[in-house]
Amino acid sequence: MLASTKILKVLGEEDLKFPALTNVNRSDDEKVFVTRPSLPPLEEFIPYLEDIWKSKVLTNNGFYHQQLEIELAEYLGVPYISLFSNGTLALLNALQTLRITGEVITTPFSFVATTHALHWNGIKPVFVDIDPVYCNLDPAKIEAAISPQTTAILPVHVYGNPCDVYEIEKIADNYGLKVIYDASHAFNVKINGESVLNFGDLSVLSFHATKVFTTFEGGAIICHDEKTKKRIDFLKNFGFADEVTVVGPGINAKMNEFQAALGLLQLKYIDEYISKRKEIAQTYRKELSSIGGIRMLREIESVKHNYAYFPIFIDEEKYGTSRDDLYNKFKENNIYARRYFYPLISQFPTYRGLESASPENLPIAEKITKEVLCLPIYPSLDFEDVSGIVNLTKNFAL
Ligand code: T4K
Repeated sequence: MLASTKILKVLGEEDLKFPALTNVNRSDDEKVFVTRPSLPPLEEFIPYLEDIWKSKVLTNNGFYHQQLEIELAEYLGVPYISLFSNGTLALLNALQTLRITGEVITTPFSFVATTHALHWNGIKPVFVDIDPVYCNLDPAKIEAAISPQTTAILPVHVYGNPCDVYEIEKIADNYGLKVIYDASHAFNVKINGESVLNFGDLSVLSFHATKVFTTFEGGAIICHDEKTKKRIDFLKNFGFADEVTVVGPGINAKMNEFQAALGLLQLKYIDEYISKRKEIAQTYRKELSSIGGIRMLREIESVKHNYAYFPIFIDEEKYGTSRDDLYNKFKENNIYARRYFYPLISQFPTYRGLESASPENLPIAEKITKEVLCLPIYPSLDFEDVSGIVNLTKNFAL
């Protein structure tokens, strides 16, 4: 049997002979999740699989890996990109690349991987509060957190909205600090036509299944020069420079050929995916703007957004009921909105003992984390479901 026929058979609706080989859960059909991966037509992926089968090159900087690095750099408008098996390993490697040590200033309002990457490198995270409008690291509060041990800043472009990159750059330059952006949410986001990924010393992307651009799992580091790109490439491949030379304590963090092949195919569809997300975001924006007690993030004119997430912020007093009540009401109706990011990273056991993790140090983040709810947004979400979400949000307000 041809490999492709076999795969189609495993995934076929009718064929449940091998239940252990399928994730298809029929009850999920009725559920609306915060996100669903955007995938190209399966038949377009089969030739890539056949080619990989034939070549027997599965990983280690194969053809698709090399090609995706070229095509992604061009698409994103960045000089150098190095692909990774996931965003977390890319973050770990970015810190190793710049030999970051000591203390790093970061945000508590992110996915936990941001801070875990510091912890795994033996670096002490120093949490600084966020701004109340876009929920990114507040540059006005960074300087007070700098100590003689500070070596870098690790901000996150949360929900894909750019940090104040100009202010952060000024502070970093004044104090001789490195800047690594966790740009996991910021695929193809631009400021005044320039990729947000070009700011800072390095930027890190995630191509996880839940992201705007997915390669199943995956990630990348964006850098400015060839020398840095080389160091990143060594570090993600055990430190090997050639067959017998190991230049440093690297790790295995390489993207494989299946991921890279999917990435190449995804590039054909990515603009379509983003424009569908935009339509959904515009509908939410229009329909929810009249509801008292619900705040949305404003679009920024100079920014090309990617609509990765659609967070709303609920003022319990004005809306009449709490964020958690609305979250549970959605659930009762098969709508799985998510509280990204609750709890704050600073509240997890590994970090809550740190001085900078105290709620008094992070009043804005502590408030926002109790208000935020991310509504479903993904290209295949149909408008009937969007209407259902809007109506429920409207009708649930007291
Ligand atoms: N930095 C930031 C700022 C990040 O947001 C992330 C990842 C990272 C770093 C690390 O990058 P990676 O190492 O992951 O590349 C999800 C993702 O697992 C995580 O990648 C993402 N951030 C985070 C914001 O969200 P969960 O625990 O919410 O995932 P999960 O499995 O509950 O998925 C959410 C929904 O997505 C599901 O209810 C249904 C849908 N889904 C999910 C998967 C995995 C699918 O339809 N298909 C799927 O395969 O963390």
